[in-house]
Amino acid sequence: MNQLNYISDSKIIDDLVNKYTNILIIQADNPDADSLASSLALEEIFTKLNKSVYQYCAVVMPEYLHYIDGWDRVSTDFPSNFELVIFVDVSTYTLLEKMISYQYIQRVKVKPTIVLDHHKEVKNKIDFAKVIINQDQLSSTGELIYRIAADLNWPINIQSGTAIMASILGDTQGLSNQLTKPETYRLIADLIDLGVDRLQLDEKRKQYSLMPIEIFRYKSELINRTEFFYDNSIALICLNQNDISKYSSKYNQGPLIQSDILQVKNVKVSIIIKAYKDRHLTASIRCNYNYAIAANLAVEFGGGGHAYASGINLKNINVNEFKKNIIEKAYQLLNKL
Ligand SMILES: [Mn+2]
Repeated sequence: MNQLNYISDSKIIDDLVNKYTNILIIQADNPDADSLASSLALEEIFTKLNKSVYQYCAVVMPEYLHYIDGWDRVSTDFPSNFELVIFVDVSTYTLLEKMISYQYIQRVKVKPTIVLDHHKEVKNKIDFAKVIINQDQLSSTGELIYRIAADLNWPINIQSGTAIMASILGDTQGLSNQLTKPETYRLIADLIDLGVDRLQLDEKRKQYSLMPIEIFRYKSELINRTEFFYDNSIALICLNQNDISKYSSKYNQGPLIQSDILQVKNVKVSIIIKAYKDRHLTASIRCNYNYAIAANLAVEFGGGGHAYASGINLKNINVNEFKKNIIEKAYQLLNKL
């Protein structure tokens, strides 16, 4: 792997972690396996370094993440005492709207802050941090933490190693997507050598992602509602407030349907729009191999992410207009490939 440019930053991180005892770790408003497990890996590492760690996320950890031990130590209450802040798996204000609306961001801004992330295309960057590491060549923030820990001789044990593996398996969908590099496999092998049990982790994850029958039936409804455009190259589902209220907390529609959509002949891009009743909307974009337009498409609408997986979060938007625009833009980007 190329010499990574975070090496110089890790010295600053070392100094900050040595200097302060009370560390606050923050995840974005859309926690996933990588953000949660990154937070927990740092908690374990720092606890062994005699630090006191507080983990915050503005939203409650969704149930499908409960297979990761320690999820219940992440709080939705913002702490009053902290000296150093670390953001994991996020480097944009766009995904921190809740804590911004609660004014907590003002209390973070006056503290030394570190950003650890791996998202390539980012708008609205968190700009006040002392250190911002955004390494898009790494599979996950968990992998970034492992590499920094190796640089700084932070202790990695089975607990933090398991969390790091959960991060990597989460973002690479079990080492199957394009974020997986040769170094990722080597790191997984190192973690297995350390004693981390991959099979057990996978089994636990499967148990927690079992779907109720109601969701299984709902999946067929979503299949029927999927629209196809431009010779079926672009597939789209638009979810309304009723879908969101009734089902989103029980099972996230993206993982429920998006990989199936990408299995349809000729589909290159799949888009799932969630349109809330207050004109707020989010869109999740996934692409098939060789059609890596996800990051560029998201950036067109103020979002960000990876080449094959990205997201958009917009306020005050007419969903029909947005739908038309994103289909057109996706078509243009596909034509440019
Ligand atoms: Mn990630």
